[in-house]
Amino acid sequence: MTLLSDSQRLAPAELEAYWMPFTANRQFKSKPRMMARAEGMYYWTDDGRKILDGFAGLWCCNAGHGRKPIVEAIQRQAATMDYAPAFQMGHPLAFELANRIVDLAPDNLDHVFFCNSGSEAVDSALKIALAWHRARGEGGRTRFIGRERGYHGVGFGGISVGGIVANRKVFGTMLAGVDHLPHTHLPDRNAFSRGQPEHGAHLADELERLVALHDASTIAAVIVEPMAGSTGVLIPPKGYLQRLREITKKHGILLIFDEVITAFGRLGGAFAADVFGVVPDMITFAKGVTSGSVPMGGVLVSSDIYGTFMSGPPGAIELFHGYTYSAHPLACAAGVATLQLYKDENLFARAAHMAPKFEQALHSLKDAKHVTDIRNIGLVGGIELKSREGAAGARGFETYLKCFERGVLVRNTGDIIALAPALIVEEAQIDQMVATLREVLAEVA
Ligand code: PXG
Ligand code: PLP
Repeated sequence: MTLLSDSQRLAPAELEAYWMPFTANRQFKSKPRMMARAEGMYYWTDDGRKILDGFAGLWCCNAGHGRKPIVEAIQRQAATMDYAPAFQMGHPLAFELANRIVDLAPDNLDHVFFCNSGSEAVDSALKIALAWHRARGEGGRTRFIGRERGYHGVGFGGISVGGIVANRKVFGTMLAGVDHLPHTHLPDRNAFSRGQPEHGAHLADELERLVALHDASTIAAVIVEPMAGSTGVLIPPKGYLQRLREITKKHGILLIFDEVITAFGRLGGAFAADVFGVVPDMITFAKGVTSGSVPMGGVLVSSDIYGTFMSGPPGAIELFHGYTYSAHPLACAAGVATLQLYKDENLFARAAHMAPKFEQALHSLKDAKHVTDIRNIGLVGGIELKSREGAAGARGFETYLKCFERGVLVRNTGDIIALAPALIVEEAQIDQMVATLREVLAEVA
């Protein structure tokens, strides 16, 4: 079999068939950026350039790229059993992985529903919330509360509770009955905070206002990212998540943490729930569970929620929901090997240990050109740039491009540069990321 990619570079016509996601297709295809290989902290492009990965792929390759135990587990599983039916049938690795995730998770979260992405995890969690209330005789609880600037993937559920205008505005009315909390980004008061910012816990009290408006009896769940990643690294103000927990509990509303980015070490603990000391009723996860090697996502639920579903006739299917590829054998093999690797190399503690060095390095950019704010927690950093007059996002994108040209992969969301290196990152590599950013920021108009 010959492949298009056997030739050195793809011809322009060969780039047409693939409609790329969240990408400026025509711009990309006029000047492609093509990755060919990855190992550890690095990518290599198709023209042989070595790129330091400052973003763990897309917030997902937390153990670094091409890690041998994960690769071998996937290879072994592919040769042993490619697929097993997900409905009314099981395979041992699915149970193994669920047990390992539960062992890592906060105490009362002890059941896992598997799917294949963060978007599916969010849809699953929202559906579980509705079905749970209904099973308890509170079927009137159908509303969801999300948050401005939240990202919960791209399913209709996720964009409905999400708060990114561009991801919503052309897609009609979405789910009915969704409302939003205000976002917590207060640059005037919190700029250049290290770790959790001081100001903004009061924004959680807006939930009381929404409860007063809609009445608690109509609200199923509140969903938030404990740390909002996609919209530019918005770190929860001190006390904010605690307030959300108190208010949701008081009103019988489920609290869902969307930990697609924050789970599996990103903040220096297994889950953000541990790092912030706030335990929700459900956690959605994806990305880091397989270190990005095979698609997988899931929802962790409390025993209270699971137990409610398990109370009907024993022969009845308890939840009419699932995916062909729920707990796919390759993903489970990758997941088990990934969690073992995190443990063997103590990578969550390593992230926590590196966090102060990462913080110090990032904040050294305070006096760099265009920089209006720097924020960080664990191994996540956000550098906010002043937008160019009449061209919001252009400066961020040019910074991203120039960093890539100089061999460092970062991510821009509008004019915010995000960094999220794999948990194996070395100090010298952090220094290289920051030095490259400093050079590039000096050059970008
Ligand atoms: N929830 C959260 C909190 C996420 O960050 C999703 C759900 C959706 O996951 P899937 O697997 O369906 O993509 C995400 C994904 C970025 C970026 O650059 C962020 C995500 C994905 C791609 C890019 O910030 N987050
Ligand atoms: N569409 C059709 C026609 C299907 O048959 C199926 C699954 O059997 C799906 C969508 C859902 O696919 P998945 O289970 O991979 O989400």
